[in-house]
Amino acid sequence: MRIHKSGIKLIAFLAFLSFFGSCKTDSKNSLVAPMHEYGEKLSYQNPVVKGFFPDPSICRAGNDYYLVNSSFEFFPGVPVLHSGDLVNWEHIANAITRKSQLVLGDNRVSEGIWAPVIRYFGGKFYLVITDMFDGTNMLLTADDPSGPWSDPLVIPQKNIDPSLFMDDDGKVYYTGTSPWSDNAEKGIYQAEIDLNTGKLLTDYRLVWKGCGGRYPEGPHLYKRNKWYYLMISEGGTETGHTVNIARSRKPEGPYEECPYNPILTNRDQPYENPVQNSGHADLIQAPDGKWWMVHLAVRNVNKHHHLGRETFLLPVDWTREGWPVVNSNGVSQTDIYASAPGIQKNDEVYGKYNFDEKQGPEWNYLRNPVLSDYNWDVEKGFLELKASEINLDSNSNPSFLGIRQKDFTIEVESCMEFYPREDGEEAGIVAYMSGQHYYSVCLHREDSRNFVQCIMKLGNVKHIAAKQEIQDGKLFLRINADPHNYRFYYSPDGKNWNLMGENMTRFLSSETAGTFTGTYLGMYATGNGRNTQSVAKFDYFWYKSLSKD
Ligand code: 6LW
Repeated sequence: MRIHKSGIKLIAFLAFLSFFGSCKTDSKNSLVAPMHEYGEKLSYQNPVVKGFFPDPSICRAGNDYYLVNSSFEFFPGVPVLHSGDLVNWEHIANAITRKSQLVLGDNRVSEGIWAPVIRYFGGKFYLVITDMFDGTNMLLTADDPSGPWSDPLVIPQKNIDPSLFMDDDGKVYYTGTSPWSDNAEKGIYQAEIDLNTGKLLTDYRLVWKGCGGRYPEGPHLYKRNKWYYLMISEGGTETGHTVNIARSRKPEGPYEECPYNPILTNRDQPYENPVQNSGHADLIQAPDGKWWMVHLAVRNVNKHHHLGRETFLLPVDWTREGWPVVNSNGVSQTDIYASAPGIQKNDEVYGKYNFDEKQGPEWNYLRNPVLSDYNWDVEKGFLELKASEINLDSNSNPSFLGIRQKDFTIEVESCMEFYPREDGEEAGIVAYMSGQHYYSVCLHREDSRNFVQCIMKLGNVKHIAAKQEIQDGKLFLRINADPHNYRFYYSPDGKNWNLMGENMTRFLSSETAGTFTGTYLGMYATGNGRNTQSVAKFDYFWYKSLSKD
């Protein structure tokens, strides 16, 4: 839904600001030098990366852009995406691919990796990440962003949201949030860092307290026209989320606040605008000189979002006095009317997995997987999952493999063969937000008989919505969703489908589940407390987006 008229001109926006004076505007700044042209024609749509891709960070190497996102308890961690034009992105790799890089252990839901930052300095790629388990920050490097990424160097400073900036004189600044201790003053801190060792070369000192919102975080430092800009988020990652900016002639400050802060927020947008929670942003300049912002936002369905925080792209102009103006009015939206940096393709995002090709980077396990429990057999075209003792409810590493749900209206289908031996053994497909919030349709053994079941896990309630005894053989399973509901089906022959249950998407939302992550669609197998030798064999997993929402 379009909330505000397309192509509101920069000048109109700044005139509006001056008139109402709600942001401390300055009449000199109403003169602007826009590089982006805003018209009536829809040029691309957000999110440019759909599904659970929060806290975007971007860098450019020549004409190639690279993007990374938080991955929390999912493994491999830190998705790396590539684009040649900012609007079409391909998930090319993950930076954390080995347990030697990071032990995710029994990290709780939404712990693990927070807010990675990618930078390209002098032919090399740098990544800083936080392990939220204990606030440890790490530095990784790669010659090629598709990997391999190095083992991490530990940065001896605990905080979240570290970022890197290299100045023209080669000095590198590490900027982050308050030190990880109870009595540290809240704000944005900074130190010089040695990229070869990860050691800080100066004290980690407070440089800006922000504009007074809660949680000043997600800082990035940039340089433009001899100004150092410090851009941060405030207000928390929910509806109060904002992006604010300040500038100084020196990296260490003192910082002067932008008179137009917040430069981005959807906090005053009516709920009819599905795009909410805009914040946590990074800036990039294209080779043609134009600036762009990537940021996170959600697409709400009745005030809830279940696809995770997604990556949006917005045009950025600068006033003559050197302040950024985002998307002409500081508000994010799905439909963008500024001339696009490329033609957005509308391809199906995921497709038919027959397991006869190599496992792609889009597949995620939970925490550090027991890889011997998985067999992705390209020769035979099967995925086999061993039913280990750990089940989906635990904060550990069940046999689970899934992909992000990227669209609201989807269907996934699989065909499984599973011959359990003991009571409690179970395997099937699942819409998974967390161990407390998932819906599955599965084969479950009980009283030495096999049943197909639809399980709804809602907090401490584990509800069996339907249960039907079945015979040995192939079992076809399907999940179908629209923005409001999931539906679960089984079929003995892949032709005649039986509805087993239906429930709302909102019970898998971050608002309900209390997560920073998004819904996955996947396959799983478990002995529910018993370590079994039973293996569930999946013949295919088909993901279909039924409409481009
Ligand atoms: C991240 C913080 C945030 O570290 O959410 O939206 C946190 N912003 O900056 C986790 O994703």
